[in-house]
Amino acid sequence: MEQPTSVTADESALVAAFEARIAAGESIEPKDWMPERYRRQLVRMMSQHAHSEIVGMLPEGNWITRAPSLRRKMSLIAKVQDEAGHGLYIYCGTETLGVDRHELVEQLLDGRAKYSSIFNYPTLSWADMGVIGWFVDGAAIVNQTILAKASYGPYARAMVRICKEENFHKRQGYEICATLANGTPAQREMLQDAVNRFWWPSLMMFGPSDTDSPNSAELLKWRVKRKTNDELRQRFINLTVPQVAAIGITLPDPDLRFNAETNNWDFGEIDWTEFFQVIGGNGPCNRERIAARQQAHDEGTWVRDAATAHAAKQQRRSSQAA
Ligand code: FAQ
Repeated sequence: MEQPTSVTADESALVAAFEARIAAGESIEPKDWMPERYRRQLVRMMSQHAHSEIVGMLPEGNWITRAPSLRRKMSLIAKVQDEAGHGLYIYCGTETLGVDRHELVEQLLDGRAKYSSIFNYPTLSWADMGVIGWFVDGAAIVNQTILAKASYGPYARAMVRICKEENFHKRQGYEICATLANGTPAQREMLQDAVNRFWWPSLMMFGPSDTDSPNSAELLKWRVKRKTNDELRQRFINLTVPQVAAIGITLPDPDLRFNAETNNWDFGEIDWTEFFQVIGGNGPCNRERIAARQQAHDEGTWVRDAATAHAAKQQRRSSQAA
């Protein structure tokens, strides 16, 4: 029987080799040895990301039937469909870590897994479609462009592809906003209202501040994350402020001002109490979102059953033929 001490020594040699690979910028692939903690952190983060893409279809799906023109409807349908694709793609990536998708979906439905806080806010007007594309996909791009360099190969590669589509989403969102900004006073007002409602929740997408982010240190050490929550949030603000000015609207932050010393836009205090309420399940739409996913899951039971029966039949036939 192996001695516990030699197991520990073996394990630490494996960890050292793993960390050396990461330090050398190598990509970790599914069959490579990895510390259990690295695997679990990835399953947590990637599955929550996949859930966000799927739940994220709901606020925009709400406006497909009310898009103001055929062209707008087509691009909104395409965007929502893309989000479904991203979710499925990231679930596949998560499965390379040895978990089952059904287990992940169960975790979402019974509240054990999180999804992005932003999707717990309601979409009250057509302008929200523009602002979601611009701010929410814009924030996702800032976060995911860096994740495209994550140490886990399947996740990094998924991000490369997803970011390309998010760029289209962001452009369609900004175009809606620019059109409304050049429209009637009522359209400008609708846009300003959407910006006012979505600005702060969009900043919360980057997660708690660095001093309050329990997972960051480990994820940064293993190069899953390459920038901190606050660094990415600041980058998003710096990129977005000039875009806001370009279409002549304002952001709901009286403390926003350019800091020539740091080259950053300083901003006001984020309402972290609201953030923790939302991620704790008490945001404006948390219950509605999970109820919608539960209903979709229940209504999809027959599809999953049919696919399982079909796969079993195929397997039976091929083993009979063999
Ligand atoms: N919402 O220690 P940290 C999209 C949780 S995709 C909810 O800082 P970490 C595309 C966090 O999970 C948007 N929960 O955590 C689209 C942790 O809880 P746990 C999704 C949040 O992992 C557009 C706890 O707080 N993107 O929008 C949030 O180091 C339009 C402590 O936090 C991703 O998922 C939050 N905002 O950093 C789709 C990107 N922030 O698990 C449709 C990948 C934090 O310990 C329409 N993920 N929490 O119970 C990440 O980059 C990271 O996981 C962070 C959080 C930055 C989200």
